Amino acid sequence: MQLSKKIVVLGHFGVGKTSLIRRFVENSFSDNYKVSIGVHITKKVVEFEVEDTMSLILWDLEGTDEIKTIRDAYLLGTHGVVFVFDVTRPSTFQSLNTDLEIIKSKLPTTPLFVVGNKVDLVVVSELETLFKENNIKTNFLTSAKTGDTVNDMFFELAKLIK
Ligand SMILES: Nc1nc2c(ncn2[C@@H]2O[C@H](COP(=O)(O)OP(=O)(O)OP(=O)(O)O)[C@@H](O)[C@H]2O)c(=O)[nH]1
Ligand SMILES: [Mg+2]
Repeated sequence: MQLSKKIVVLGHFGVGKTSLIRRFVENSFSDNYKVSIGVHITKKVVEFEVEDTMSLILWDLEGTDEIKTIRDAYLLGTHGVVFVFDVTRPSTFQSLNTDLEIIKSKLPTTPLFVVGNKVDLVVVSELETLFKENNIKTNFLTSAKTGDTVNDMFFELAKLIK
């Protein structure tokens, strides 16, 4: 039997939500920025072991700087959440803890990963200091461009949901 689980990827504008999903599903990347509108859904099967697989139904939501405005209909029946921010743009993580509280109030028991994306553009040791100072905790630091830990991130979330 194949399990099917809904993963919602959300965050502010242009943080790399679509790019992370594209890297995971197609193993490709583009520097061109095309703003997402509404929601785009794709499927990817992950394999834990032979004959032990899970279908991830990936919901790529349009960006919003106002997390509270995300439609509840998009979140219905969600098994896992990926909250993405852009490590090069403080405006996308300044309100991180408030944003996370809003998501947790909508989805109190759903596994949630906090992901800092675009690490190819920064020095990771400097980031760690910045995050400590701002009380920011991440589950993964990724780069959709290089592919750095993108697969691991989705795979770990799938394992957690399982
Ligand atoms: N250098 C670098 N650029 C990235 C990375 N991920 C995304 N980008 C670029 O950032 C821009 C926005 O990427 P998207 O994936 O469209 O971001 P998004 O979060 O889906 O944007 P919205 O849907 O409009 O909210 C594009 O120009 C991407 O090429 C990354 O890991 N590294
Ligand atoms: Mg997008």
